[in-house]
Amino acid sequence: MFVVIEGIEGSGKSTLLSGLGEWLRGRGQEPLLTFEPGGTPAARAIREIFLNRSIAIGPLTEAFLVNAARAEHVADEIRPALEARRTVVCDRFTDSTLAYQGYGRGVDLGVLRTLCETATGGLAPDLVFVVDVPVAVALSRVRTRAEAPDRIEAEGTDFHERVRRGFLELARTPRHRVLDGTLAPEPLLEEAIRELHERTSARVR
Ligand code: Z5A
Repeated sequence: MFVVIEGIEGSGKSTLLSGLGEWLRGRGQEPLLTFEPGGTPAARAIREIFLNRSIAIGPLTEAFLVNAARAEHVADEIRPALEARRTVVCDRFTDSTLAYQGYGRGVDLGVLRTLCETATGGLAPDLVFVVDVPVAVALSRVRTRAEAPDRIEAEGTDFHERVRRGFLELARTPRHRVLDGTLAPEPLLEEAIRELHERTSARVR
């Protein structure tokens, strides 16, 4: 099963990812826990350029970079894990491109869908959790970090509001499940586990 966690930065995706990983391991599984942009050495190198604010790039280049990283990640990590029947849980995937480069930066959604489709070879998640939190809450969680803001973190509130709206619009499909990211980590994890459990049981019925 291929599970993706989406949401604006600071929504609690990474925290939920590790909670789900622990739960899956507790059930005797060996999940692949991964993230985008990243997951392979080449994808991590592309991530460095993508997030580095001192290298000026335009929105379309952002879209090409995240999809170049994704092509490597899917081919070398995600597909082999799924073929080995491992559960894959990924922090961000194609909806992030549509939300950030599309709703956030204004790149045409049709162009982005084609790029994503090409990079993934048509691989789509079975379940997408969208951890939804108000932008002010999310930013207050992450803006205490010591590191200088990266290319995306440096954007203003309006940008992050557009991205949040994008995620919620994209979430109107049966494949998506919106979670209330203002919940504390434990109840949020329980909600996600309940949903995952239901979907897994439905698949084996
Ligand atoms: N990007 C893109 O533009 N296009 C794409 O196609 C893709 C990505 C794939 C990668 O950033 C950037 O790439 C991202 C979008 C862009 N930039 N932004 N914005 P990243 O990988 O460096 O980081 P991130 O994905 O944005 O996530 P994050 O900042 O690490 O946040 P998070 O994973 O959602 O949250 P967290 O680390 O789990 O928690 C943040 C803090 O909140 C931490 O102190 C926690 O202890 C706390 N927390 C977590 N959960 C809770 C709850 N439930 N309640 C209260 N506090 C909580």
